[in-house]
Amino acid sequence: MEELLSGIESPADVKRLTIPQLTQLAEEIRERLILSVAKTGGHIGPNLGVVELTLAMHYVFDTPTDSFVFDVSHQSYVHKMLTGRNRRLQTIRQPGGLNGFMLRTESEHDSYGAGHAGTALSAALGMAVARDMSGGKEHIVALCGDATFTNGISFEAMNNIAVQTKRLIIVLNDNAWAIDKNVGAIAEYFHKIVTNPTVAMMHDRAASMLERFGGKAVRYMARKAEEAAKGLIGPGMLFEEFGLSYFGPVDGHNIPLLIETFKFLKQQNKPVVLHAITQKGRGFQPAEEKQKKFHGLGPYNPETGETKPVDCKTYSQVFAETLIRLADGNDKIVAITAAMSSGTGLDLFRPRHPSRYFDVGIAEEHAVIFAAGMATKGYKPFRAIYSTFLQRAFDPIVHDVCLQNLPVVFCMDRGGLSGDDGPTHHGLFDISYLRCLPNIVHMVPKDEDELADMMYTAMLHPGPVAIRYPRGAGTGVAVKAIPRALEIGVSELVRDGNDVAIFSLGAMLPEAMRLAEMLEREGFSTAVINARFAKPIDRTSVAEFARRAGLLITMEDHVLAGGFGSAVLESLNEQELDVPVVRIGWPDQFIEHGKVEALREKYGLTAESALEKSRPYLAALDSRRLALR
Ligand SMILES: Cc1ncc(C[n+]2csc(CCOP(=O)(O)OP(=O)(O)O)c2C)c(N)n1
Repeated sequence: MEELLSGIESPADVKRLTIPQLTQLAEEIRERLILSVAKTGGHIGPNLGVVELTLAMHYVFDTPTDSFVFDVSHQSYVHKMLTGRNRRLQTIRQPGGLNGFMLRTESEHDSYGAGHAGTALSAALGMAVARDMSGGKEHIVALCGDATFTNGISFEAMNNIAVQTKRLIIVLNDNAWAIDKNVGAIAEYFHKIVTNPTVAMMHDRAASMLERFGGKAVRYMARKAEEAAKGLIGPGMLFEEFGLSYFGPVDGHNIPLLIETFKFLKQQNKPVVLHAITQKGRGFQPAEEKQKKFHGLGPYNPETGETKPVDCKTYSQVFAETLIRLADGNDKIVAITAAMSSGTGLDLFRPRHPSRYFDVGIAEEHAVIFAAGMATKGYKPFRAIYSTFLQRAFDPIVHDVCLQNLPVVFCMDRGGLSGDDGPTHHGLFDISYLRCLPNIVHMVPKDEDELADMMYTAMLHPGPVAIRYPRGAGTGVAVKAIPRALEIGVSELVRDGNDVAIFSLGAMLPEAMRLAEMLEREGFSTAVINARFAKPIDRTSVAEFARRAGLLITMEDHVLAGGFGSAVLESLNEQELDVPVVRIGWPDQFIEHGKVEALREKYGLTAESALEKSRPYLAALDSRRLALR
């Protein structure tokens, strides 16, 4: 059999294939995905689940004239392969290579970029309305996972779709999983539809009728399915109540059925939802068996699915183990996640304290307000979340938590550059957007042991607290048996010195120490301060070193705009102190994906670069010292 995939340069090449060839192509795509992602890491499970769906979409629709909007867009690898990027698949998430999500700047076929969940329906509706206003004829297709519907925004969009457009196609790619098992009433609702015996029976009949009667059968079955679904769920039929016509469920791996169904849906003069049942990880046994692990991961063995063990504990693990210990001794502690149980480490907490563990679905705003509600009743919610996803809950943090001064603890994993996931996932803004809020305390540990101390401190603190820590492995230090409370707003002097003072925040400390040694070698007595607090910052220490040293250097894994260095500048200004400050952090631009070390080098977050930036001030310091002699 002739190999097909290498001949696919654009969707036009897909349209030329016969059904048996499309089936063959699906298998070739799977094989290539499994082998390629084994080397790069990435979202293998979700992509293996949408191979046939994506093929059928490209067979029936015409991107870039038609627009595909993928929710999260972590499942867009197959789309990338079919739109001229197959040869570059092995560069995905690699420096200078393809992004792991859809990116408008990467291809004209990527009509909408994403990385955060729940945006597809609103964006697709925006496109549909704009198309209607300008008299366009193109199709807008939104591909959503079942977990898309745990997002509040998806329902905000649904509330508007039917009143604003007559032409929008929504594909519900239902595999019953978010990263972990999908949760809540919506997940149960989908499950009820899928497991209903009438629907299952129709499902089987659809396939066999399709073989006999072709496209007509689809129309017949679609109508029947619609009626059955209406009868089955009753007048409350979710999508219909929102004015969307529901079709399905259909087998999301049956290419001819999907093609015929899309051809039919394309002609509808009403917004439609196609419910497609898919299997996450399909065709790769380890991923079929362990959906959670193979949602997204680093490199793995393509034969066995095995991954390399991490050398030392991750910050997420230390967070979870500490929370378990704290909760063992404090029955008011509860843990809340928004669909990120394994990512944050809370899957370790869950079996130990099941009644105090809450996964609320991809519902960041709800999670924060829910935590605020619990805090009013004397509970101590620890809200585990990635820094980047907390952005979505900004108003609840302001209005519900900080304004009411409620003791909610935000434990922000992936605080700092996240690396190969890229700009949608870098956690580079939380200091800026939290530091401006009254009442909140913002801490950043230098290592895992200090993370435990900060969590203990947060437990005791009567107001809102945020703690950020980096992605991945910690420094390897032992976490002491009993954590200790830190004094709020007090830094730690790691090494003393008189000429230069480096204020280091969090995991920048090793780099700060390296810089100090470089400065010492050049004859500058250098102090290093582990700042610990981004808010309130240690004013006393800032003042002391402003008086003593001739140069302050701040180092943070965060944007410079409004970050820790800015807080130091503000403090100097408030205390009417005048000393040069060199600030090291990320510039005012979105940082691309890549390896953390390489990006730090490129953007000057290294000791070498800090030394270069300090040169003019060091020269002045030298002449000042000469003058004093
Ligand atoms: C706002 C936000 N919160 C959390 C995440 C992390 N996340 C990425 S994919 C995903 C689950 C998506 O599930 P689903 O939409 O059903 O797609 P599937 O992976 O099952 O195909 C989650 C929670 C995110 N991307 N955005």
